[in-house]
Amino acid sequence: MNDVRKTYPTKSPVLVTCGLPYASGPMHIGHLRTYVPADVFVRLLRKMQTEVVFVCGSDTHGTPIVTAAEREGVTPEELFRRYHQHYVEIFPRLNIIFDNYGTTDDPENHHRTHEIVRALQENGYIYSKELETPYCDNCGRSLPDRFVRGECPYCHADARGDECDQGCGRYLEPGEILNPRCAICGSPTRPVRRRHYYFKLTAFEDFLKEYLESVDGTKNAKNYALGWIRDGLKDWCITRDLEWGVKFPGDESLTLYVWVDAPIHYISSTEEWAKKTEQPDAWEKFWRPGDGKIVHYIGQDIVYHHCIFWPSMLKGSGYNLPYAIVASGMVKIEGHNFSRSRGYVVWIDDDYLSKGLDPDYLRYYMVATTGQTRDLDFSWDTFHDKVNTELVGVFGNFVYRALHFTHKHFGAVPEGEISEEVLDRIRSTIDSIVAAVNEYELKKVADDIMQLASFGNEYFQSNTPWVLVKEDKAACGRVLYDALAIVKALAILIEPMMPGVAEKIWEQLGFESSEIHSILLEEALVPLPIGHRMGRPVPVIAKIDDRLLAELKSTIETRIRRAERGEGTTEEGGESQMETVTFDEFKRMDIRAGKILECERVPKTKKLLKMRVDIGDEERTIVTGLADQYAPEELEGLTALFLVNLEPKKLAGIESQGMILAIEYADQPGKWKPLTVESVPPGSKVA
Ligand code: B3M
Ligand code: ZN
Repeated sequence: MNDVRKTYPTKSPVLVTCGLPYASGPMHIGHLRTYVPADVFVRLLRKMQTEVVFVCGSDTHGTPIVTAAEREGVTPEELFRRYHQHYVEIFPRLNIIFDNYGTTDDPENHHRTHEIVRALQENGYIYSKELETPYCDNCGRSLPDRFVRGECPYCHADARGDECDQGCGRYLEPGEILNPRCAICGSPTRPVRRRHYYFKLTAFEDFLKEYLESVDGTKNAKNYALGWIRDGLKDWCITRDLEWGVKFPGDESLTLYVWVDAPIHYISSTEEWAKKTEQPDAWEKFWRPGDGKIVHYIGQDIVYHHCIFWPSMLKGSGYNLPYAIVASGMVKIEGHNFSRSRGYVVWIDDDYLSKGLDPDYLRYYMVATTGQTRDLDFSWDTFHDKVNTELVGVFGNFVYRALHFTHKHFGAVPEGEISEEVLDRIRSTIDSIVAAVNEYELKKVADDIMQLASFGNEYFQSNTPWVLVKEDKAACGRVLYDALAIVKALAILIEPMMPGVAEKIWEQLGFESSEIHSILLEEALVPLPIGHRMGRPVPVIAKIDDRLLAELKSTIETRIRRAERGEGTTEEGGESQMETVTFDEFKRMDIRAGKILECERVPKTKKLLKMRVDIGDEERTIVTGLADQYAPEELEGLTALFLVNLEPKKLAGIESQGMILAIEYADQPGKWKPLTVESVPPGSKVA
């Protein structure tokens, strides 16, 4: 690319932000498409000695929160507090570390939003106008944004009130949607007239054209936005009939549209950071016109809001403009569009972290699989492949081989001098990484690192240290000296992507593990001191085992099947309460009458009884936990119901080949009665 600017490293302070997650449901893999690259980018800049502040926060307003709260039967505040806490806890577990993570409901954000809206009013960019918005007589309320569905006036796809979410992706103004109906009850709506406030977006057309031509970041962002401007802009309605949110200053009966106060949190989150660090004015070096650089990491679906609304609001109220907008492609799941309601979703806590999987593997996968602006098709098979072949097979293999061999034969860094070949290779890797950062293309960073690890493997292989160690130990030491220089470089270079893995390597190199985070890229050119004692080498990356892979895949498959049968999750997350079984599932259970031929206590247990049961065509051994309530002789001779195709299970060393059905007394929990049947021959089936 010829028009890549060389911005980084820079002497200017850089503020990096991430699109704010709606605090209406748990984190899923789609979120990581933005947060992981942003965190990696921040760490890379810091390794280039650039001053960076990294902020984000929970989006707590708007109809996404209100509809989810209604569904869960809680207040919007209760809902957002719960999920905000979830985000506060889960980001660090993914090694994503913000300098501040607030919420759009923080007092700082209400204050900053009012200040900006007032400034826009004073500067003549806000006016009021009557318009017709949909009202549902059945629900008895106005229907802003996500409370209404209908037809997109541009592409005619099914759309929601403020966005053509299934079709062309355009932002829709209130009243614009065709054939509106209530998203809650499905009734057709009736238009009502109401005075709303508008932002004069059309006044910013020329400004936007010029600004977008020069903005840095990914091409998709500026190209989409320039296209929309060519199609023509409309003034933007910035108020809604909704209780929850930031009130419109001057008319408390109206609430600001969520997309007004949400991006303003980028500013107030910076203010919160400044207060915490006890330099309360420090936020101004980014947001007041000056040389501070603002870099927004966002998903491609919110380019309109960040490239059209946001710069105009900032311009109209006298703030600094974003330096770069980096828009990531979307995530698909196993080839399908991401959809919670159809089961195409991977939850970060339930499906990944709580399975004991290392967050760094997922970080690597998110960044290394595809370019920043392309869609990423997530599958557990490609994840498994990436970890097992690249991370374990190439990277982990080289690091372990070099460290293990050196440790075994030398115990410390042997005598040597870094060869030109190795030094050049490390230098060109660093140069290439810096170039990739300037293009916001972190996949290249991952590729560069893997190539250096491959080079390390080849270097090790072709110099045969295992032969030299027997014939010429000093020569062997020189080869290992080079190999260790590559290991050290790899630890430094992989840190932004895999901070935990980098810590482990650093420790095995004989350093304090946490130091690695502040080591600069250029340190990768400095080989290890001769005689430096190393730590004990152990493999730093483990293969994903096949059993776990099968389990991960079956979780998604089950979720998709359940969704197909209409038992899935709700669109905003959270499994539905209602658990149902299909008739086919019920039919798969072989429940039949069995005659208890013999029954005895299982020695050394309190509760277990062992029974010999005639189930018609065969006899089974079945163990049950009823000994505290029934003496063996009370059960002997009875005919009861048994589930006979239950997976066999060992209890106190005895394999139980089925289960007796029993009923628990509703008024005496813990008291059970076996389900007996009279005068039915063994083997008779329940259907
Ligand atoms: N809360 C989430 C989204 O639409 C939305 C982002 C706000 S960023 C200021 O992706
Ligand atoms: Zn459309």
